[in-house]
Amino acid sequence: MAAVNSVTDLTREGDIAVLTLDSPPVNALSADVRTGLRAGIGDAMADPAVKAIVLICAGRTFIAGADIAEFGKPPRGTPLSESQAAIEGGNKPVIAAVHGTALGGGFEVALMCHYRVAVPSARFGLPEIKLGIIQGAGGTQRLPRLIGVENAAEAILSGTPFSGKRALEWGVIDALVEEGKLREGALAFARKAIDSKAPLRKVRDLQDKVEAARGHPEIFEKIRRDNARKFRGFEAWHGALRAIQAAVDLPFDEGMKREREEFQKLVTTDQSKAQRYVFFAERKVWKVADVPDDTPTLPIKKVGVIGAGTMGGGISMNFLNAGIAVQIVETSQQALDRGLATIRRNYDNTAKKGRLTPADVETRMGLLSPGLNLDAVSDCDFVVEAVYENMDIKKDIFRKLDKIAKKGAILASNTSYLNIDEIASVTSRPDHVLGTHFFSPANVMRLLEVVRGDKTAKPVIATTMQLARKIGKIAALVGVCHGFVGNRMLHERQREANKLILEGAMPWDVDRVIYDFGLPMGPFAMSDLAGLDIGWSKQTSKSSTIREILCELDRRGQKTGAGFYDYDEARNAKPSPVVEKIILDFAAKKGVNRRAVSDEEILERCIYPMINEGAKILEEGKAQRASDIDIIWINGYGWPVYRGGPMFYADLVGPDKVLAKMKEFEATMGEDFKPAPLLERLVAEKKQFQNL
Ligand code: 3H9
Repeated sequence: MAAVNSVTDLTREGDIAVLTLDSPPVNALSADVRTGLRAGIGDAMADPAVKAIVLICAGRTFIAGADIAEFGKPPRGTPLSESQAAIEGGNKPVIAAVHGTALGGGFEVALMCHYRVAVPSARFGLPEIKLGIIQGAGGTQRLPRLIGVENAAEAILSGTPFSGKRALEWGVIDALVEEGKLREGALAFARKAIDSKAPLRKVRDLQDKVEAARGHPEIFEKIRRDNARKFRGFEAWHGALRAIQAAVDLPFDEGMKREREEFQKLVTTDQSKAQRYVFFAERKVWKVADVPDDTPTLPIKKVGVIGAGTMGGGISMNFLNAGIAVQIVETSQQALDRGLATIRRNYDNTAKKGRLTPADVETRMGLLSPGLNLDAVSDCDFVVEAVYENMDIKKDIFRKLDKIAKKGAILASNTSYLNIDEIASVTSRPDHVLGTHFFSPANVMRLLEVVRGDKTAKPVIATTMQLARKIGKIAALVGVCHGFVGNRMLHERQREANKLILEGAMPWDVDRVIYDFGLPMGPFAMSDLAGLDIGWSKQTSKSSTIREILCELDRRGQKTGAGFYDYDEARNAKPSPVVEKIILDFAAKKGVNRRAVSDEEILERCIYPMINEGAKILEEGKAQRASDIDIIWINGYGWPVYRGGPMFYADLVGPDKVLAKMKEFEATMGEDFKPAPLLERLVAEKKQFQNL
């Protein structure tokens, strides 16, 4: 092999040059890769003995895109545009040979080539939108020319990769070659290209697909309408559509300029910074500082789930979906039947939507064994207790499970608040006990808080994180504290929201501000959805909070047609004059002088105390890193990914501003706003949460 540079090799097979990029882990287009690519193409084009060039990658994948870590830093190395000019301006066919994932800039490099071949398992995609940017190397100009505006817009706006087979159907690639024989297949294709002497095919010159859309702005209007809800609050998709429209309306080079402008604008936005941060945060979250990757894990073949209620059922479905057998246990036949019927109904509904075949449904149901006796979990490797939140009941179950479960089995409690150490203390195996806090609906929500007890063993943590990945969750390791990370912070927001509606705002004001900030719903709409009567009882109710008063009036949320809002039959919420009066009367009774509360105050009062609590959580070591807290809020509570999570948001606002506001609030409203020492320290040291 002749090395072009440290990550690029150029070899020759007869009259065909093979340019190999080898930059683990994913051949991202770092400065070295771009420089090597440019030099390699140049050398091969200049070599008179070479008649065609195959571009191929070593390792697990074709180029997976730009090097995301380079964004926002001063440019280094050779710009990709030089390779583009060298390929498209050259007089020898260049064939991209694709395996793994050709993503973003990687796919764009393949599109610069004259031909593309791939193995069937290869996948193609333009995921830039997920990073808050658009393509920067011609993706928005070339893909519509190959597959038409609608298909290209779908690929670009979804960011979801498509298969090699789909790529062939769409004409994105020219041939599929045998799995495992990419190099041979690409060489054979190159041979044919040489022999045919056909004129070189440049995607930039294709016209018919974009011409078809010219003069039809309604195509874009429809795409905008269809996607408006999905992209509420996001910026990049507008840029993507403008760039695709340029592919239709402008000559290629001008379209490229337009794409570049949109890219440059977006790459510096806070949204893109946030989304790039989240990309790395999603990967870091799996790493546990003192549990190295090579920690032994325990094989999990069968899972026991105690409780077939909403949580137990949803939790079971996760495992069934991943092909893991589940033993579900209830205390009465009726509850068991109800639980199983719900699981089946959920699967049948998915099948009706065409996302599962009837056979898939049967396979999943076939993996589920119902039982009425705890003894049934004796052969399970992992048992999740999912009964309701009551320490005595949980302890009782764990005492029994400890005797029943086989040696080495992991015992997990699905709790949102309770102390895992206390639960573990009633067993003879506290090292094999931990918390798994699933979010409702457990078969849908991606987040899993894995709660590490004082004594939880490292292999138990490693096994649980691995299992979480297997069932498609994103798991964050948290420590034992009331409400763990997510709910502990949520509590701060809820407290302030409740105070704000006494001081002068209405529930719909608070909800509107939180919704406009980007969350799917505000605290009061969320309470109505969950039910206001969680933890409430008629006997003990003393009309001491608005919530209690509402429950006493049987306004228990959406399920009773009324809560903080009034609901019509279709469950559309309307501000309620009844609630308004209740609030005003209650405030008067409490002697509160209501005042005008600004949207800005609502936002700061709801969010800054959460950030402050996040700082305390970090200080206490209950979360490993600020970015884990952000992952929890994005995946468990719908925090808008384009704001990066509460801790990243604090960095954007400036920790000093958050601290100053907390101090101001503390001076007038007291203890609830006492700044966390870590926040003070961060500001004193001019640091940010993300570089703690
Ligand atoms: C773009 O291309 C814009 C252009 O239009 C601009 C013009 C050129 N950069 O995910 P994994 C790291 S935007 C830097 O665990 P998998 C990753 O952090 C880009 N680093 O593996 C991890 O590091 P660590 C468009 C990257 O097998 C390691 O590689 N492209 C990049 O589960 C392994 O990653 C994308 O958005 C990168 N581009 O999945 C593709 N990619 O080990 C993003 C990965 O230290 N990448 N790393 O934690 C992916 O979707 C997945 O990584 C991939 C592999 C499917 C490729």
